[in-house]
Amino acid sequence: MSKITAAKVIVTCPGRNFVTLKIETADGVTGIGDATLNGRELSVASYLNDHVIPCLIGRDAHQIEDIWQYLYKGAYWRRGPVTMSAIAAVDMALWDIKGKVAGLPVYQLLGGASRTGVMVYGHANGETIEETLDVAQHYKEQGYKAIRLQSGVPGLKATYGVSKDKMFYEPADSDLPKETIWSTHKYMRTVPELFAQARERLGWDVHLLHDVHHRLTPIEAGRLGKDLEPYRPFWIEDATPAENQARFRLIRQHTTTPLAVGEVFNSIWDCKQLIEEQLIDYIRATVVHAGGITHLRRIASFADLYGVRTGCHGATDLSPACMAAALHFDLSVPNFGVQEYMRHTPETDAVFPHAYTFSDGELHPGEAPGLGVDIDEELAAKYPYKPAYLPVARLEDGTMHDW
Ligand code: GCO
Ligand code: MG
Repeated sequence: MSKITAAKVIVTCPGRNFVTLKIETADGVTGIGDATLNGRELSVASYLNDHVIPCLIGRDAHQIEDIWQYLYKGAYWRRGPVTMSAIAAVDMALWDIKGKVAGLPVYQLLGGASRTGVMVYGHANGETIEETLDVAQHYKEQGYKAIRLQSGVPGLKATYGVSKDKMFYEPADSDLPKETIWSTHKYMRTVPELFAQARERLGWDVHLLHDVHHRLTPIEAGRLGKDLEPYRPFWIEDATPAENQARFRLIRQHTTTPLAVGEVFNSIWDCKQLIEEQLIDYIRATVVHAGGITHLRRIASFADLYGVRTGCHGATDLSPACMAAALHFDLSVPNFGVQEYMRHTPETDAVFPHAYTFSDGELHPGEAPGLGVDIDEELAAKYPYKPAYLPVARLEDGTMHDW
């Protein structure tokens, strides 16, 4: 028995907002978990403070599965990003504690390493194709084996995935949602050209990825996938919104380009049909938004039955605590595909000292007991919360569209 005696929520903004849960046991062992939900940070903080922490005190920190079930089933109101991010934070913190008590890195508790390192993909973006490929070249020189390509669309003022700061892309850049304009027609011609030029310039030894960010209808996505086939993309991501999972049937009928989806999913139920019908190739659910390591393992085991591999979301709005948890999961899971890796700023890295390291296009979680990540609370206190929202998208005639 390792009794939970205290838990607190730390909100900090070292360049962007992060919500962290810190749990402490009677033996003085502490564990941390990420609870960041971009643009809705304080809702998760409140859910944790008001509804979860009071239920945790006195429980045995070692009963990770039972606590997960208690928080999930016990709320009566199941699922949803706020609830599942809060449960995820508890779950991560408890795995961290278990690892520290055992004196082992979490990946060892999950069955040990299934590979030597975790292949990651970096983000190359630019206003023009040339600029994007300059950045991609830079990633290649740094050893990246997989690179995501996003380029500006001629005729559109701003495009998803294209930022001023090339190494630290941050879409939540406004205290109220910024309005952007979208045109599928203009976009559809740009991406095949981007990939054609990318293969000429970068060659065939590097994996190339692209994020559609929920903008297309299924038949448009089928067309894009088909147009990209000659350039063998590793995947196209979030080709169409996925509330209706059957939408992916139509895309599948028209293209062999691999499909990835799921960064906004928060439970196994969001991807059940997509996986069962083998409508996707990669599931992008992530530790923080899909109920923690415990639930993500369940999703991955289910996906493995159908040949679907993992490709966890790893944008900057997932804190280093989530990145560490993802890496322990990635290193151990049999059906690993790839891990997204957007570097955090030096300010964020200083608030969250961590054991994970990058070399040769791969990340490794390190050998520190637990998750191998901490929060410097004194430093965190110097960066108070700042409201920040993701943009919204409208069509050229003003119609609201998916961002
Ligand atoms: C990705 C994502 C991000 C999201 C962001 C939202 O593939 O990395 O699409 O860029 O937009 O994480 O909070
Ligand atoms: Mg994405």
